[in-house]
Amino acid sequence: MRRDIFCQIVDNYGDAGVCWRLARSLATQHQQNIRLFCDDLHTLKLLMMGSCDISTIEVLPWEASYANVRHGLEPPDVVIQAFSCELPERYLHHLIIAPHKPILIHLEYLSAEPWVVDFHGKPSPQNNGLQKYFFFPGFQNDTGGLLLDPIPNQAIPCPTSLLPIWKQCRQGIQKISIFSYPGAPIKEWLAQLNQLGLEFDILLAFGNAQLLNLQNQQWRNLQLISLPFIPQDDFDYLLSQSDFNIVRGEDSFIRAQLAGKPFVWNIYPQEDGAHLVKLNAFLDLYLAGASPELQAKVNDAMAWASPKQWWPALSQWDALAKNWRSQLIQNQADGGLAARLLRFVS
Ligand code: TRH
Repeated sequence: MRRDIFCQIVDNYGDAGVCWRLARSLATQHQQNIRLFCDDLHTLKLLMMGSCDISTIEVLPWEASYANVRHGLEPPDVVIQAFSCELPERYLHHLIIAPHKPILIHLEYLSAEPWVVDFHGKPSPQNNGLQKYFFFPGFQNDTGGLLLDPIPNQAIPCPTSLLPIWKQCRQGIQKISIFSYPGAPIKEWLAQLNQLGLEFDILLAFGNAQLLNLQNQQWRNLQLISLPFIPQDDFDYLLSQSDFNIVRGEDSFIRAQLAGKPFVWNIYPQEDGAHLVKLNAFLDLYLAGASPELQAKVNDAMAWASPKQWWPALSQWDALAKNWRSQLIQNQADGGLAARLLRFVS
């Protein structure tokens, strides 16, 4: 089937990250023909760097969606509006007057909150004759599932973009990757980590050293290494090879879980504190099987408590993380979000 995905980049990289991962999953795992329209091709192309050219994905600028209108091309079977972005007016008009009408999918942000189950798959009534449905990603079975492709393969070699970084890392020294928002208390966190009496290689994602004002920072036990922007697959590799990850947003949050390592989730901050509700909803699932002591330690870590308070519980946390990874892969064994999307539409 033919599917158009519309990706409007609000800010950061996650809109592009999720749309590119979804497009690749639909094209390579499910042989779908994809046109990915994006309003910021520069950011999207950064993530796509190096990924093998996928013949069944056309990556197009936002305005290219009007061109098809002029040529009167048949509309696609499905139109996916990522993160509730609005469709270009002329493109939408073309859909409304076309004899064969596509299904519209409103792809929402990921949340572990229980109410997602009640909204997933529900119609979103339109006054233009088109059928539109809410599609909510989620951890629970009766949601849209998670985008897990590609499942990390531990055996893949170090990608080219990370070779110079890996050369700077020290044999036998634990690696911590950091990809956070400007407001996260990383400087204090690292100063406390430095007090642990252990040595670490700290891998700062593109721009984070500047964002977090760490350029001239020195700590005796920490080697800070700044990374360039690296392709999405290589970023997945970075998370899977690090011993601990600080991630943010939505896509790297899932990849950190798939890495099977302990992590801190610097969730996308929302003014009314809604992000804390989302964080706790996730921790309810993530910590369901953990001892009360470990639950307390992980909750502290997620609230930026000093590593002194919870680092001693790291091996238990590591076991929990590996168990969670297996659970994720198991309950998404139906193919996860892309497969559930296909089944939902059919
Ligand atoms: O960049 P983000 O903060 O994106 C966020 C979230 O998607 C959030 O839900 C949304 O509301 C907000 O944008 C508008 O974090 P996220 O989701 O982890 O997306 C980052 C993507 O960028 C992810 O796919 C990894 C990728 N990436 C690379 O490919 N290479 C890199 O060097 C870096 C730093 C990131």
